Amino acid sequence: VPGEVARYHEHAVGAGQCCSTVVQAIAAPADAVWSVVRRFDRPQAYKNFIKSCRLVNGDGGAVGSVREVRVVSGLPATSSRERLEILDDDRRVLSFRIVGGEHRLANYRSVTTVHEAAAPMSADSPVMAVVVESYVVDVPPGNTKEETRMFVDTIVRCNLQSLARTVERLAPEAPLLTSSA
Ligand code: A8S
Repeated sequence: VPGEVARYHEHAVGAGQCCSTVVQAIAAPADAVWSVVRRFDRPQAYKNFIKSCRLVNGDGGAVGSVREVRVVSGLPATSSRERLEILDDDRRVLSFRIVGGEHRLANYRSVTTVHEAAAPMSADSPVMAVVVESYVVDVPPGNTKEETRMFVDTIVRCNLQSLARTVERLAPEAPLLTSSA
């Protein structure tokens, strides 16, 4: 991960907050992955806990856009209001902040970056992308940092695994080079 992009994942973490990072490899070109991640107006395209999403400010393509998502039942939450903080198509960086809703994740902020992986190891290996998602959030009253990190890591990991399945289905990638053997 280039240094200038790595800096997006450096969060100021206050007392009573916790942070973490989840990394996911995806067998698809970075542009294909980014085309799904960048749609701030359509998180339900890969986030399975999200039942619906509507924009309440902006068009989803510019910083300051706000979406309201409703989540599936069985979670300690019903809805979340989220503001787009960064959308950088050149560096493939998206960041949002939670600004309201009915849930326990106060002051949540995440940064997602999509990277082209190193050159294929062999003629038959697929083109790979790597997604890095980091976050910072307040530890809810009555919970520990470890519990909070476990809860949020689980959601983020599910989202990124689902992103991998979604993109690999949308853009089934042929091997980069044709094997001559
Ligand atoms: C994301 C990341 C997270 C979403 C969490 C962590 C959430 O949508 C869910 C359950 C909650 O308790 C909080 O990128 C909240 O969406 C699935 C409603 C915010």
